[in-house]
Amino acid sequence: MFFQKEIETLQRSKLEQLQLERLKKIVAYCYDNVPFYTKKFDSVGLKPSHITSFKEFRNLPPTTKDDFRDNYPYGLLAVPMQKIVRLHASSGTTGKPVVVCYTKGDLDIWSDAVARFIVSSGGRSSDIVQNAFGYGLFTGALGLHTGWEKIGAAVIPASAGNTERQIMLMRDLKVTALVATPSYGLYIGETMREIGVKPSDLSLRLGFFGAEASTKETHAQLSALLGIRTNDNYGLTEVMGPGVAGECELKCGMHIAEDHFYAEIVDGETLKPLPDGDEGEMLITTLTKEGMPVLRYRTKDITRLNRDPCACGRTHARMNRVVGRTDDMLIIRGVNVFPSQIESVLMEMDGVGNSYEIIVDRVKHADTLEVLIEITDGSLLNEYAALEALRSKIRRRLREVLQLDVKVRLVEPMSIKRYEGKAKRVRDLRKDAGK
Ligand code: DLL
Repeated sequence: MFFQKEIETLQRSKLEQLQLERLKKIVAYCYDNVPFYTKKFDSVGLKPSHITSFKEFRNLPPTTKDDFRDNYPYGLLAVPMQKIVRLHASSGTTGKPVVVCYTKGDLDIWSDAVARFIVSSGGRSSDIVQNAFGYGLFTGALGLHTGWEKIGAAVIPASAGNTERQIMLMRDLKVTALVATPSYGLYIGETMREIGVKPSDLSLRLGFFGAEASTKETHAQLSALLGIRTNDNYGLTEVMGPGVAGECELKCGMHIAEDHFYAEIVDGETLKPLPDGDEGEMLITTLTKEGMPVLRYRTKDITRLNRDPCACGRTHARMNRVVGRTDDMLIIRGVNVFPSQIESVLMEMDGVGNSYEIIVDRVKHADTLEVLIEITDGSLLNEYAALEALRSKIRRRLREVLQLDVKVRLVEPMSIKRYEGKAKRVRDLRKDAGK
């Protein structure tokens, strides 16, 4: 089923034509209304009239998170403040947050884009939806909220936290769809197990997980714990929030709402464009945003694009699951490691819990990588041989995948911190100590 069938299934050549028309318009709009972009174009001798194809557009230097910070809070606005009806911000761990502003039109497109992936993944007006994203400045909660409302579903703004109460609400209110981060979804599932609530005690059938990287194995785990079919959806504050891309029922990549976003994949270091199918950093340009349009935004997210038609009938390109962020990639003794690679290994192993922590350090000038892993059966801690067998099995598997020796420390069930929002699984002691 489709939310906006005509545009979702538009012939590829027509879709690309529409993108180019919109690109030319947004480029001129930014040039005329945002001094930051006027300067950016002028700095490389480009004028909007030069942009007659996607190729020329690639000569424009990308926009970064720092550009948002340097223009904090309203420097990137393209309309007078009186046209703005909503603001959001991303928390950011250091410095000023990134502030984004939406016009009425922007909100309408935003909820359309979210509604699209909800419907494409099986969400219906008959659903009762528990939204366990933290309500507030975060785009996740209100983004999913308005998308679900748009299709006519009943939304419960539960917000994050108070996990046992979440489960009570799910059961009592006969909730059919859950919205959360994958980490929080796992935590809810574990808590259900702990307090003896089975998936069959609930009416839950769908789970919409986004806002952080997750693996196929994590989704399988979520599916088993909660008795649901899962959806992965992607977005970011600077560009809009959730709704940039989302899986359809076939779960073979996330369809990008290409009538609103133009995506490119570039080499994360040289910023040179990469061909379709190659893995690299994704840049996104908003094609229809009025309030704070963004040109060639460096997402830092590593993925690949696939423009082949999908069996669901949608023609919009699919992005693969995000492998990680360029700034989350660990370099251990010269080897690149993404936390998601470790997560994939752990999530498919028996006897291992859902939470883990990666600790990176430098000892005598050599990098070390240690993974703290929960076991599911606490009694194993008293059985040396069994414990050792599990430990070496995990080490072996991690070495196969990472090509690296990893120290594995098995710890008690439920002893590692759980997260109600985005999880923080890596502790890099090299950075903390300035090593
Ligand atoms: O997390 C927007 C969002 C909310 C998306 C709810 C989906 C659902 P930010 O807080 O600005 O916005 O964080 C954006 O989160 O650059 C990615 O690194 C990561 N991210 C978001 N969704 C996914 C996903 C929201 N499905 C940053 N898979 C992005 C992997 C994701 N990473």
